[in-house]
Amino acid sequence: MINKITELLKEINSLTLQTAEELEQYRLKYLSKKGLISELFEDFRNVAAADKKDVGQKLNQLKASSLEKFNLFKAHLETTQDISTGTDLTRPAFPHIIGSRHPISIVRNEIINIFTRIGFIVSEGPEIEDDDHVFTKLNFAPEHPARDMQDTFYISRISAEDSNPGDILLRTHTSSVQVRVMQGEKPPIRTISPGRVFRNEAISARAHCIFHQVEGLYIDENVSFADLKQTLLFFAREMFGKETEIRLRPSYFPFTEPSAEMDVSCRICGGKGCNVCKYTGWLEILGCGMVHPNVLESCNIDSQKYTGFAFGMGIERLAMLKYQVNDLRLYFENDIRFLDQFKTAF
Ligand code: 2NM
Repeated sequence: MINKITELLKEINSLTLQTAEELEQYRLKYLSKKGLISELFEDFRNVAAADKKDVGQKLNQLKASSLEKFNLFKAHLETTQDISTGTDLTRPAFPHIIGSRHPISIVRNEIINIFTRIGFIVSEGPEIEDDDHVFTKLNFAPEHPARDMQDTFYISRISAEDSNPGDILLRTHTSSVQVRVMQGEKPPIRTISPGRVFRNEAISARAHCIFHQVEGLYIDENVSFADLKQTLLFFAREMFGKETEIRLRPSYFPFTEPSAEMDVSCRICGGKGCNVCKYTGWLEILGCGMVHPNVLESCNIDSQKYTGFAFGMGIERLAMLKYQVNDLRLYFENDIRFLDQFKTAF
């Protein structure tokens, strides 16, 4: 009996346990009700009275040390892995892979943010529009070239050969939203309209048939060109940095008079000249002007009492300048390698 006990003790001590499964087998073999140690306790009844003390001590020792081994390894398993799933709970978690905002959204949000801080309210309208809101009420002459099918996507045509397109079309600018605002609200009006616009153009590195605009409109009594200039200077410095300078060049739009195009000093070279600004020191970023009295009148606003300024900019163009992207098509391809680069912005 003593020999059996010492043999078993040796066996148990030399065992190495590695998995939860091995631990369970160990328990069944040695510690369970039908295990080897219980068997020895059964045999203990037959031990001679004289040997009982000695054998009993050894037997208790065997039971204690095999139990200790069991408990030690069980505790070890519990701290290093979840026994039921085999998962290592001490392993660092997998990182969450999060997406990034699209650069067009980032720049649009930035523009909206700047103008809402000075009292402009965002307004939106339909992408499918009619001739009245996109051209006629904005002082486009009946034969204006922008109305041509070469430039505008018409929807309600009777057939491809029909040379008289209907008046349902995809908006070519978001000024149509501002027509709706002017028709529905009384001055003072301060609004910006971000949105998608559509023009029938061949796709290239610099042009796309779908792009994004933000247009702004401010109408009240005594709104002057000086207000336009200060508002846009504020915008330029918020957008491109406080050292930024602006310059206005005379231009023409049907819906404004006078009209201008605005340049900002090139932020790459600080105005000294580089290949981004084509060695001029200036970058064109938007068009603007005083709202034409005909536009105010067609939207039922008294042009004797009220004046206003308006401006419009292409978001793709601003984003190209900001991120030095040289091909517009990258904004529409949704290539993860391109989009991943905007992870840090929002
Ligand atoms: C531009 C340039 C100049 C403009 C005009 C209007 C409205 F609705 F008030 F007539 N909205 N936006 C405007 C003026 C847009 O984009 C280059």
